[in-house]
Amino acid sequence: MNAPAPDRWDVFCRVVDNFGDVGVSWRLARQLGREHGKGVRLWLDDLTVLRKLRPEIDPERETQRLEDVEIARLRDSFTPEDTADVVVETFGCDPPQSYVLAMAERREKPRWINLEYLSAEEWVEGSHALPSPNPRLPLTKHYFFPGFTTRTGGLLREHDLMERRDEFQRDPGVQAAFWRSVVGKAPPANALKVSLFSYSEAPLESLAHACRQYPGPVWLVAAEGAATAALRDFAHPNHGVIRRNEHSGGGRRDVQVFTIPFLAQDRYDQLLWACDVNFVRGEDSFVRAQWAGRPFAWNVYPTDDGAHWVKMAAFLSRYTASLDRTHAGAVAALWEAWNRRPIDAANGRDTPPLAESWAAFIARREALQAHAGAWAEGLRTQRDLAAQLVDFVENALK
Ligand code: TRH
Repeated sequence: MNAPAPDRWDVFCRVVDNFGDVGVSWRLARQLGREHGKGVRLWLDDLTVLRKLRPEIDPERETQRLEDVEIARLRDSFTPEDTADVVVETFGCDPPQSYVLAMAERREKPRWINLEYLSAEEWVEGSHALPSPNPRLPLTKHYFFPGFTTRTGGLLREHDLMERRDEFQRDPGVQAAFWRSVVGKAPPANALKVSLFSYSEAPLESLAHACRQYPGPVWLVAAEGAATAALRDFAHPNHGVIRRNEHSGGGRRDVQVFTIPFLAQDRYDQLLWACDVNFVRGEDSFVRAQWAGRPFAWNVYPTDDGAHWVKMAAFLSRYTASLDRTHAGAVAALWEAWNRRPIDAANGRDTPPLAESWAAFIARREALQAHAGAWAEGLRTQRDLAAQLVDFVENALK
């Protein structure tokens, strides 16, 4: 007997800014194909962003296949035959109007999901899986919220992620080879390795200075972009810092800054696994840092209404709930200092200086390391987002 044809899923993504929209959509699309046998098309308005994450992508092509996913440039015109059985729009990006009209024309209407942004706030549980009937068409969209509790849609996690992470973290030879391929050499055994991926207003230079107080060598490994510019001065030889295999003329050599090119997405995971502390941002790297099981600091996507402080507080209260109070305070203080922007100072928001909070954080590294590992173990008891989404579509929305 022939296996039944896989049902067809269309995932829509429009780039609002940066990499997270595509990062999440690609990750989900790949997992739906690979792990759930779905026939997935990823509709993207800007293929150049996916090419950063997956260099195999040719942004000039209208359609192409990568792993188990068909990737197509978003277009305007669609017929009912073009539509899939399940439609996932990411972050409320709205499929094109003609696609929506074509969905409404089908006898059996596609199941339609809006995959929302991640937040640890409590209201998410009440909004997850809610229907939103279309006011004009016979279609209903359902909200699907990622999250940290069993009453949310969970987090993206490939089925073998933790095993791959553990193998990598157990094997010093593999890690040394990774470092050689990224910065040209392996770190000294006692080096503190820190990855940096942040928005432009994060106090990168203050962090680099604060690292000079660390009693051993420090490697700051910065993703190209915001960090490249911010650390340019710090990397100058007069600061006694070595940058990407350049040697300083004098001064202390115990903080080295490496500005590295943007890594392919799966290699970026390895960077997070290889570092002792990770500075991450947005949504997807924030989740990956948690799976890495290492202490981390989150640069929350900033908005001028200050909503990011609420998001940060909501996550911190979950993340630090089981931590000793002084350790929890150290995490919160570092994150506050890391997220503080000039506009916060103007608004009278008081934050401890970064140098102090970094010193307090790093002095607790062992405890924070144990906690990060336990947090990841706790999260993995939840079903992953792709599995929950398939279950929801196939069982709740039949
Ligand atoms: O890039 P981000 O800031 O993305 C987003 C968008 O700004 C979005 O509009 C916003 O709503 C959302 O954040 C909250 O941060 P994020 O989400 O961490 O995405 C970065 C992606 O880039 C992630 O998939 C990891 C990947 N990445 C690499 O593949 N290689 C790299 O070297 C680095 C630094 C990141």
